[in-house]
Amino acid sequence: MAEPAKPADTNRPALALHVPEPKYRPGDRADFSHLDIGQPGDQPRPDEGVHPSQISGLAYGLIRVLGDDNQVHGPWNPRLSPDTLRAMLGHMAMVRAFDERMFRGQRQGKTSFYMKCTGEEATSIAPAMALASDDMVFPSYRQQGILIARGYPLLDMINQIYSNRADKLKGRQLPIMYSSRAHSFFSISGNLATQCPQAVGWAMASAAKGDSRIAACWVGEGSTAEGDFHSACTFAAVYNAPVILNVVNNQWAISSFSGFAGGERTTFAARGLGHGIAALRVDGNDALACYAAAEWAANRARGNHGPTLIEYFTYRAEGHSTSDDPSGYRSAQEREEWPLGDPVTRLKKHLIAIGEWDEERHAAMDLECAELVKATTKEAEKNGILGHGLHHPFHTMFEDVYEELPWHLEEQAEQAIRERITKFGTERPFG
Ligand SMILES: Cc1ncc(C[n+]2csc(CCOP(=O)(O)OP(=O)(O)O)c2C)c(N)n1
Ligand SMILES: [Mg+2]
Repeated sequence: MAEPAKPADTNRPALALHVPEPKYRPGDRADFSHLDIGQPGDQPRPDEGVHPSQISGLAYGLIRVLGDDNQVHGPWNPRLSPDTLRAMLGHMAMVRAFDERMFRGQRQGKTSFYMKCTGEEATSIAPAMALASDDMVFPSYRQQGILIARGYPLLDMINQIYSNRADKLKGRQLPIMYSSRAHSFFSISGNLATQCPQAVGWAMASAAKGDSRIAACWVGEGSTAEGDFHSACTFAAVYNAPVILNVVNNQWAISSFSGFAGGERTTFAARGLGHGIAALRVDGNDALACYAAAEWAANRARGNHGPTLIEYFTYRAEGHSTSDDPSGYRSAQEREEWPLGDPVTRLKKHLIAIGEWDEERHAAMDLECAELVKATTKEAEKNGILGHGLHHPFHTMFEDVYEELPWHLEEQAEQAIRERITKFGTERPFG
């Protein structure tokens, strides 16, 4: 006879759930002194072929290069030339100028939507510069820095944001969800984390074909709670895919703080360790550390040593998007108190400290960026803005899926156009 089941103990303590709560809410004094950010130069830089289990410490520490003294420190210094550093600073300044103008454009009703990446510029620009220009990137919506670094025309970006008649994506994507095959920039998807398995799959295909190009995706820390992120890690680890999984931990997922994605329990980099993926945790406001980590991961992938998960520890300085108002859920003081500073200021101060830059040149560069964005905006406006009706012809929404439009879609298109004419007196009622 089987043993009887254990009798119920009626004297057990009640179970309790933990519901995460951010440390600071509107009006609170923010204090980040509890964060262990280590010292610049204090993390070792192992060989790129190292086994992930040998470097688990790098998933919990913070790789930093730029110190408060504005000098470089330690083995992760990527030893970039002053010209490369100035180019990096220039891309970051351009992204900031672009974000400012597009944000204002949304407020002026020229587009329906925009997303800034203020404070996170280094997390896309530095890795983009560390990768080869034909490595395939699978970004999320906050990596406009990659396109700027790869020389994608600003005019094309603005046309897309305005969904106008020159929009290369024909108004089919939400503003800012760019796509450019020529720049190896995969179409952005609003369905969070889908880019992760896509990047891993692309990397696997590249390896299966004996190609030499690697893939990289970017995903927000909040989005790592999606199953897709974990499936991507499994496939990447199992097949040793030549891929870099970049997790941008900007502390917030709209109004949810990182604790809701598991950030109170462990680091996001540590997610890699459980899968047997090499993991690095990096000061995301230190452009040199971001570059060095991405370069290490790219070398690792290219040498067939496998995937790398990089957590960029940073802070979303502005609202989630033009539809968001962060003053309703977080302390406005967080931005000033953020212990890792501003990525643009830090790189600028470093260049000045080594005698390769000065305040006058910096002010002139900022002005030049602002003027160029302004002039390009005017150029793009000739192709139409939101509500001007200068968009792609209505019929194009039925095109580009089938080589030849099937009869039933042609019928639907004709019917839709007839209905618009009946309703508005014209196929193009708004212009
Ligand atoms: C599958 C899915 N769930 C929810 C959303 C709605 N949504 C859009 S952005 C966002 C927050 C994402 O935060 P995070 O991943 O941290 O990226 P961040 O915006 O901070 O860059 C959410 C929940 C979505 N687009 N797709
Ligand atoms: Mg986030």
